[in-house]
Amino acid sequence: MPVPSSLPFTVPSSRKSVSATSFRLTEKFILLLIFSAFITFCFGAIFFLPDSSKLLSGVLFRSAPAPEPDSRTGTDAEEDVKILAKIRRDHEQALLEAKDRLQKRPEDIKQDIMSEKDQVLRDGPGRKASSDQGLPDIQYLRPPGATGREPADPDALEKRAKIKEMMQFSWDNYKRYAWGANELRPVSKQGHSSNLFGSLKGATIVDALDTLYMMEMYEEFEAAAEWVEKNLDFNMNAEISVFEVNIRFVGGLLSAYYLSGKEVFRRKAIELGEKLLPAFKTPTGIPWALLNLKSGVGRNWPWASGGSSILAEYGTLHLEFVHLSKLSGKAVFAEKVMNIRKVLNRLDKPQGLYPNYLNPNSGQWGQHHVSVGGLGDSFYEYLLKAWIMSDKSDDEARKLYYDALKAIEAGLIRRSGGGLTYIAEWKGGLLEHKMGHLTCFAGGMIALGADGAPGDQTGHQMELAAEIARTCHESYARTNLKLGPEAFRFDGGVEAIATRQNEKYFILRPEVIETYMYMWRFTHDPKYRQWGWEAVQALEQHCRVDGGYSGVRDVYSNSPNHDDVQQSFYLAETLKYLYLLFSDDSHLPFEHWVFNTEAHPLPVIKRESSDRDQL
Ligand code: DMJ
Repeated sequence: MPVPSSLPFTVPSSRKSVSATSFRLTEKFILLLIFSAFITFCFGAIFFLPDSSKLLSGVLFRSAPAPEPDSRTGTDAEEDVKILAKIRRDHEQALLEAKDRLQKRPEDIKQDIMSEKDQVLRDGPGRKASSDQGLPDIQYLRPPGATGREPADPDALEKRAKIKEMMQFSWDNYKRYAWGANELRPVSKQGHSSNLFGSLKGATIVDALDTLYMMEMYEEFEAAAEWVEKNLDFNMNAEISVFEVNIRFVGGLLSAYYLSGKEVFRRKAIELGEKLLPAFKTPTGIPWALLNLKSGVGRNWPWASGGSSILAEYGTLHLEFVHLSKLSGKAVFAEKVMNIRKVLNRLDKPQGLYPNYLNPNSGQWGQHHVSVGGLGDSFYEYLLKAWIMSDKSDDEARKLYYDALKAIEAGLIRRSGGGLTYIAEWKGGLLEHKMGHLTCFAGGMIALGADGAPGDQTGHQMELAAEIARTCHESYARTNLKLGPEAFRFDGGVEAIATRQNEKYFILRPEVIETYMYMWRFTHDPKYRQWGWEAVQALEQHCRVDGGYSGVRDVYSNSPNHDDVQQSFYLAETLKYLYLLFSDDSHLPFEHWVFNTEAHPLPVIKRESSDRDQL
């Protein structure tokens, strides 16, 4: 590129006869005119030169000839030089910014634009948006299949009706003995709260909303909605688990909104989402596990290796936060979860596996423990579901999921001597031949992802999913109560059996039934309904008590010893998945809905929908 031989820093001699004042004005005007032309020229240059801003600042400006002395006073000349220097600095800055922008990848540019848009939405023209004002008007369109037809098969119809009765019983007892509390103690007939929710209230109400709706229990749904409107409050000095509050409360509110269209749920979900944002104030943006809703101060679980955040916790925010952005018009939610993905992408994965612990300050892994059960589980689930929820447009999520599954197959999935396939855990390079009840969700996940598997893996992945379902069924079948233990082992001469006393309990968890439901949808093999029905019978026989449903302390004992807790996920997940197992596939069809890890259905964001532009 030709470099101009001289820069317009001197006054042309033909103008020297004009009076002093007008002379300076004309002079300035010409100077500015020429300088603008020069800047336009330089600006154009950055489109052609790979590193033109450096060239402009380092060569053009620094090597430009010094201004020649003119006839004006020293002060005037100094002032002009100062003005020009400032203009030059500003333009250098503008050039650098423009170049920076050009070098960014399109998705980064989109993120920047979203941040700007977000700021406008947040602060508004002359109005500070608060959580219950300033939300964009959106047209509510109920996605298909929110409620289902009655199954044509009379057997399925009858079983489905029984499951609805179980929901009614759980709900009525919660309402009678624990209304407004987080959970019910069905034996002692009183309210219960674990430390996961701090002083936040109503976990069962929010977790149950969508189950009530899809089972067409509208009166109960209305009562729950009224409680949410009048009593669900987040303005309290409460230290909560970010993960639990996200999957149960944010997820529950979002689903209730998408199913019913009631604005109160959208408003509350966004308000709570905003309350969770301070959790991301860490050097890496990897959120804290625990957050005080009032002070916005976060920390990690004291037991977590080296102050780490937990993979299954910070990795299980994506679906809800993307929907929060969609419903609020605020990009900040989606940005937070995309940043988590960026941090993970930069890290080396030991044998392609993701350790459960990550330090949010250093951005480095903690202990090298890997699990598809507790501490790891729903991270993998959300990679797959992020892809599905994006109407299969989020290719990065897709790749991350299938790569992770490949590493899991190579490193963790084993077959026992008795022919049972299981997913072991990995601790510092050594395999622990134990599988958790939590890990049993993986059968459903693998089945859900089989269709999109790369290469010709679909059939193989469906077989793998079926084998995991069978192993998990065995873990139920080999107990006295026909309910599955918290963890079961494949060593010391046993297979699919818990050997430690503290792994023998059952707390009404959903994962095995969840896998039956997915397997039924994809295969229609009647054994999955049969296995689900066995679980219903065991729940009725051993967990149903006068005041609701309770977990049991030892599934190998002959008579149940109740733990006196009706977990909120029993209503959100276990009963919902059972109901869907005996429903038609058109009820909450997978084509339109994705279940969050607490079984709250969220709509697939269709490629053609206009509001996906916000994401
Ligand atoms: C639920 O809260 C969620 O499924 C979570 O992902 C882990 N498991 C519990 C129920 O077992």
